[in-house]
Amino acid sequence: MAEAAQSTRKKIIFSGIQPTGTFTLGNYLGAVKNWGPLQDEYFCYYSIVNMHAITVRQDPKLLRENTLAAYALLLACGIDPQKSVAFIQSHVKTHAELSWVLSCFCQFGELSRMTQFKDKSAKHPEDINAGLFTYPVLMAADILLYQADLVPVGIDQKQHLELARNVAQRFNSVYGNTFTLPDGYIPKLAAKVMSLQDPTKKMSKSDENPKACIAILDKPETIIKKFKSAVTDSEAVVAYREGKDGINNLMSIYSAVTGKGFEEIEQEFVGKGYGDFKVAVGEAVVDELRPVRERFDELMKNKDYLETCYREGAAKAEAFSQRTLDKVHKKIGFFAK
Ligand code: ATP
Ligand code: LTN
Repeated sequence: MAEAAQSTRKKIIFSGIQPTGTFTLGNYLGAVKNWGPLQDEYFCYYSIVNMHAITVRQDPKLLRENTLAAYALLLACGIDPQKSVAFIQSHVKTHAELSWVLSCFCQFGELSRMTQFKDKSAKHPEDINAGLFTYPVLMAADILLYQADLVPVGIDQKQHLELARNVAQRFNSVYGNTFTLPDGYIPKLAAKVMSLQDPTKKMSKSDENPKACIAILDKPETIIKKFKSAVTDSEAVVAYREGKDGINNLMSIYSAVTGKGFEEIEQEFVGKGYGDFKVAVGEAVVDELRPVRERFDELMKNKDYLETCYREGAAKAEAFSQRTLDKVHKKIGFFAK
């Protein structure tokens, strides 16, 4: 009976995004846009991971504002708080608690190999704090607390996901089956949107050059302007090919928002210059993001509604995750007071 229930249970999804600024087109296409359509088929948990955000120094007032705005953006991007559990990570104390336990099952060597840790410590040499080092352990706790089967993320998170899976496997092999082993759910298109100014680099919220990155709340004219000044090549042929990083990036973006395949796009722009292509990409992105911006503006006028949603989300997340934590505590030899 239990087995039958297990095999028919809806699969569980977990994902998170940091409130380190307005989401970029990369965050949107690589991750958040794909979260909404999963809500009917899966049981979804989506979190604004503010505990991860403080691994880099944050201004408290700005972090507070960004966290609420990120929560509103999540809903504006199609997450329905009636269908999914949408919550703010620091409201649910089980994350920090499981993270400590898991850190005792994670090796110094494997954390040292994480490329995000290496990149971020090179970027912030003045503050290579322990939280930055153990960031992937907290991420593993996020995922494993909810027994997630699938984790929809951009490709840059693949290494962290593998670590979460390894830690789960290690724990299970010592204490018996405790955690579901999570798999990544990485989109085929736009899994890594590149910077518009240096298409060999990932588009990132924290890029110093504002022209490099499209924020999903950018005004239409700003979006068009940024695409017009995107770095490409001198060949003037719209084609997806090795060595054409800038054009490949624009084609991936265009394809992700219009649903057109690469061949169709190449046909559409035969004999036309990059100027026309860049404007077409810009306009398609503007159309895609317009409803997100409108919903966001509406939601930000209704702070009471947002508060109700994140409170309810936290209560549901806490109830489920506490069950996993209790199980873990029991297995490792902690007992209740
Ligand atoms: P920061 O610049 O502050 O490190 P970030 O822009 O990398 O932040 P995160 O909050 O770390 O954003 O990531 C949220 C989600 O967005 C993750 O699933 C990540 O894989 C995805 N993502 C981030 N950047 C890109 C990108 N350029 N292309 C595709 N997906 C991305
Ligand atoms: N590290 C992720 C954010 C994140 C996350 C998670 C993603 C924190 N916890 C759990 C998926 C599942 C990032 O995008 N940088």
